[in-house]
Amino acid sequence: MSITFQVHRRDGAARTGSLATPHGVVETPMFMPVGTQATVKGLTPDQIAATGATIILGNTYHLTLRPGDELIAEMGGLHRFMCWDKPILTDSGGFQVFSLTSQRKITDAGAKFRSHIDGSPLELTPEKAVEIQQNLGSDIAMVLDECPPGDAPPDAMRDAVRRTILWAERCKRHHTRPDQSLFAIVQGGTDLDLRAECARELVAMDFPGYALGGFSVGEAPAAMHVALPTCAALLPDHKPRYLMGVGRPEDLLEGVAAGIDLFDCVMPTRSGRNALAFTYDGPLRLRNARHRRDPAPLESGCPCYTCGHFSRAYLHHLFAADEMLGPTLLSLHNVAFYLRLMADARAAIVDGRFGLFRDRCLARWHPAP
Ligand code: PRF
Ligand code: ZN
Repeated sequence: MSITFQVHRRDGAARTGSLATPHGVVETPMFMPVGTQATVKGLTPDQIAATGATIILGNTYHLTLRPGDELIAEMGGLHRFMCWDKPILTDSGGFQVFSLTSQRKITDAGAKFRSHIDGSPLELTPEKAVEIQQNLGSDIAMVLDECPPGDAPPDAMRDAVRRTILWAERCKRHHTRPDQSLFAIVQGGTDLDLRAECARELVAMDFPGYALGGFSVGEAPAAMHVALPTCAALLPDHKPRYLMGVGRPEDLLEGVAAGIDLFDCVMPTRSGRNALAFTYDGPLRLRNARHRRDPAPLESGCPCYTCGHFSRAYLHHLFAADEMLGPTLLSLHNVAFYLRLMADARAAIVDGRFGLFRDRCLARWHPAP
C-alpha cells in the first residue's frame, strides 16, 4: 500500500481532503513541521504530536551526509530511528544542494558539489536520490529537481525545467519501493508558460502527487500569490498538491485558497529559536523588554502546552538568560500555531466561509513591532 487521496469538501479552489499513507491518515490542508536531521529541532516526538502534527518532513541531503541513509536503514528506517511512527515525507536534496553547498556543478547527469560539513566531493543523481529515500523509508519521496533562484535569467529557468522533467522520469523509472509514493515537482518560477509546460509533461507521467517547487526563492511574495492559483490548477484535481518550503502564515492562506493541500517550512521552528512567536494578531518578539513583566500567555485561547503554563515574562526571561527551554517552548507554540491555522482553515472550508476566514486573518495580522 502506498497512498490514497480523497477530496472531501470544496470552497472555491480551496479543498479539504484526506491523504492515507502506510503510517496513518493526514487531513488536508496540512502543515508539515521540518525535521531536517531526523529531529524537529528542539522537540521530542511526543511534543511534536501534541502540537497536532500528523506528518513531518525529512531531508535526503542532510541524512545521507550524516549519519548516512544505509546506517538509518540498518537501524530500521527513519521512522524507527527517530521514533516517529506517523507519516514522513522526504525532500530529494536538490534544493539543499543549491542552497547549502559550494562549488556545485549541475549537468544532466546530476549535481556534483562539496559537502557543507567537511567539504568532501559528492554527487547526487536522480537514481541516487531515489535510492537514499528508499533506504530512509519515508512514506512520500520527492523526485530530484533543479530549483533556480527567483531572479534567474529565462535561459537558466528553461534549462532547469527541461532537466527537472528529465530527472523526474529517471526517478520514476528507478523507484521500486511499494510502500512509498514518489511525488513530482513542477518548476518554472513565475513564468506561467514554463510552469504549464513543466506540469503538462509531469502530469503525463502519472505521479501519485505533485509539488510546486521554485517558490519563495527570492521573488516578491505578491508574485507568488498571483501565480499560485494558475499553477495549482495545472495539477490533477484528484491528487495531493504540495507547495514546497512555503512559508509565512499569510502565504499558507493564499496557498490554501489556490487549492494547495500540503505545506512545509522551517519558519515556525527557526523563528521559535530566534525568540519570535506567531499569533493570530501577528508575530511577537520575546526578547523585547516590553514583555519583561507581562503575565499574559503568548496567545490567549491557544491550546498549546507553552500557553497553558507560561507567561510572556517567563519566556522573555528564558531568552534573556539564554536558556535552552526558551527555543523549545517557542518552537512548540509556533508549530501548534501553524497547525491550528490549518485546522481553522479546514473548518472554514467545510463551512463554506474560507474567503471570509482568510480576509479576517489578514486584517488582524500586524507585522512585528
Ligand atoms: N525543490 C525541492 N525542495 C524545495 C524547494 C524546491 O523548489 C523549495 C522552494 N521553495 C523548498 N524546498 N526539492
Ligand atoms: Zn501557544
